Amino acid sequence: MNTQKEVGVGDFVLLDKIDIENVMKNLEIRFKNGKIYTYIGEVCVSVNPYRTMNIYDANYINQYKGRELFENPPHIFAIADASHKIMKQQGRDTCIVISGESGSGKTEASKIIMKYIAAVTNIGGQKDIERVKNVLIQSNSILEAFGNAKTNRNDNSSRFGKYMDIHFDFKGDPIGGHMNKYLLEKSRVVYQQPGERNFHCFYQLLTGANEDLLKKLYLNRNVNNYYYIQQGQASKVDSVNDKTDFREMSLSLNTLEFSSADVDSLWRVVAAVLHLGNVEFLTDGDKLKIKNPIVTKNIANLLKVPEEELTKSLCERVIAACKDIMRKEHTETEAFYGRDALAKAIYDRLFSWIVEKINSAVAVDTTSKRSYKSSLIGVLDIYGFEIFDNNSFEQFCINYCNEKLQQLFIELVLKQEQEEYKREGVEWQDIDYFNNQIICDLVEAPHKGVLAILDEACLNVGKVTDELLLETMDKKLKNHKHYMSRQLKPTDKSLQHRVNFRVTHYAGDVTYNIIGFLDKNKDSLFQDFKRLLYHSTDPVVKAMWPEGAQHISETTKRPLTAGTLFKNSMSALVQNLASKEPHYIRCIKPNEIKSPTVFDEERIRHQVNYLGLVENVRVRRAGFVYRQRYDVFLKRYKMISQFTWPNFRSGSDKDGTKVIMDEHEFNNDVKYGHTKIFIRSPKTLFALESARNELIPGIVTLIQKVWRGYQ
Ligand code: AOV
Ligand code: MG
Repeated sequence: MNTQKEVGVGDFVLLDKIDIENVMKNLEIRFKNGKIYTYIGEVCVSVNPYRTMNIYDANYINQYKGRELFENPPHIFAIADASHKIMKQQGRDTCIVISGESGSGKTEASKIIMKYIAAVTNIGGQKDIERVKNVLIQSNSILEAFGNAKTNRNDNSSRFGKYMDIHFDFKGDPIGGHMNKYLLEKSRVVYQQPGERNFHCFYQLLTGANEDLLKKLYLNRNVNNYYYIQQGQASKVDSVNDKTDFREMSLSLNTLEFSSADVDSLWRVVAAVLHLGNVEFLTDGDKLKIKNPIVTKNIANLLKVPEEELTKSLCERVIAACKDIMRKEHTETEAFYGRDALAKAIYDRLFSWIVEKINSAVAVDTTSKRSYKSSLIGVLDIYGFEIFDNNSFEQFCINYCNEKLQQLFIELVLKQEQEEYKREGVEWQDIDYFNNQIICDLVEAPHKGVLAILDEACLNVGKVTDELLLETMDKKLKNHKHYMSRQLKPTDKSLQHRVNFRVTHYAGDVTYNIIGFLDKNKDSLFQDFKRLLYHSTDPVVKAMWPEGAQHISETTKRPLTAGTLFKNSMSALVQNLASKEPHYIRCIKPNEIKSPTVFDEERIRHQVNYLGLVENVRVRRAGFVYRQRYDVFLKRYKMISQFTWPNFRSGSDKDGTKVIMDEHEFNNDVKYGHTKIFIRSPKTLFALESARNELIPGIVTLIQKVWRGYQ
């Protein structure tokens, strides 16, 4: 049997001493031994292995299926199983919240969970359930093609947030699902930082499509011919095979019942975006013109709109003022701006359309008997905390989203755990942790948070610039502990500095560039484009632009800003998660170079700190490694006392539990809460298990399993 020194402990609560040094040492030993999962009670810490692990095959699935957490070595399967079990046995909705910074392994974890759930359900092989499982799994390749991209943090970085509900019938088989997506980083459609790519689908199309399709789309295979996808100069990614991904995604589109007309429209829209990036303008005399009208002709064909109308809407806009309708020609700058805004909007609508198609393919049939008494598991996989060389509105939203999830973790794991002890009447010494509510407030507080200040600035159309906005923010927030105004450093006169502000996030300092905040928050598009696309003869394109039906003279209510919409969606998400029985996967990125062997001590220590893992272990342990409801406890251990076997009849479950612990002289190690027993040391748990085990000869020795479970 391996010793603790060699393989570490499978649950951090079993460490002799709980401090950052020991937590780090344990993580390192385990990482180097290829053990990427470690528990903190029921929280699973996962370190990205950056290599293919042989721990997800059918043998492993069988090993974990229907088992208790402590019976097997730590594994994400065990968490998925626990979530499924609670949902099935107690009919309660559960959720699995996966968090961690960009590249730490969240998306992979969510896929492993989905696969596990698919593998352990529908034993009877019923057709309709099989279909739901296929749709759930295959939707990933489509979503990743259109919603993921190579960033400087991760070759397959999620550029949207995803929350997937999987509905189960009372037998625990999946009967459908629903997905919510959060803010797609659409600015990537028109711009990428050096070393980054646009969304995968563009490269997949150019590499994977056959000649026929390319010809129909007026495309060739050379990425460098398309301005929108070559700015990062990183079109080839070692870890990504665009060609096979294209094939897989195309098959998935079939499974998901995208009709051939749908697929046809889809690629025409994608191609139109590529061509839009090549549209250029010139001023001829004082008239603005398209420099390369052949490109706009192709785009018009692809989007099925009249070419003249497309050209017009790219070069001028219609203004309605006091019932007069006028046309105003764009300046060159405005025209390029409009072109990019159009490309972003088209792509964003396309992505929403894809998500809706997926949702309708997996929608629960509420008329079916199966949906009676159904419950669900929600799986959350969002974009992780990220810091780039240049951070904009999108990073601000992404990092705010991570703050909200950290807040939820604090609320549910650190706070409620402590409250449980109090509720149970168990003596308790409070454990300190950093509460990031203060940073959430900095972003979201009404009137004085960044988003509120931003919205206010957006109301003053035309008058406020990004720089003026920053001045207001500096004035209003300069005393906030987590906000750093550029004015705090008057010596630094560099231009860059004048457009920056810094937020001290729970996971690190991020310097944001204010340029573009107003525009991205307003998120408006010239009306002309909306009307143009609404009048497309392609039903898919038309359906994406319902508001284009409006006549120019109709005034519309000001739509909510992107920031406010995002804030509202985050608050709904958190509320939703909090209403379910949560399970947590905390992902850690071992190094910045995607190496399977490098344990970057400093980077990991930083993550362990901000994730609050040591505090989590302390709260979890604070003496108690194990807690259980009296009835469950008694059921498991009643055979080890003559007074409780076969049944305890002389008192409550709590009395019965006490009888057992008395007889085995464990009382010093135990606290009795109102409804649960709390056991301090793992030794007691082992002893209980081994006593039980002695009475069950002939079966695989449980003590060995328990021991293995803690490795
Ligand atoms: P993320 O979802 O947390 O980042 P991913 O799940 O995309 O991170 O993981 C990044 C990369 O790490 C993957 O593409 C794999 O190469 C590798 N990886 C992660 N987990 C595993 C695993 N269990 N086994 C093998 N390789 C793994 V972001 O989406 O950027 O926040 O926005
Ligand atoms: Mg991801």
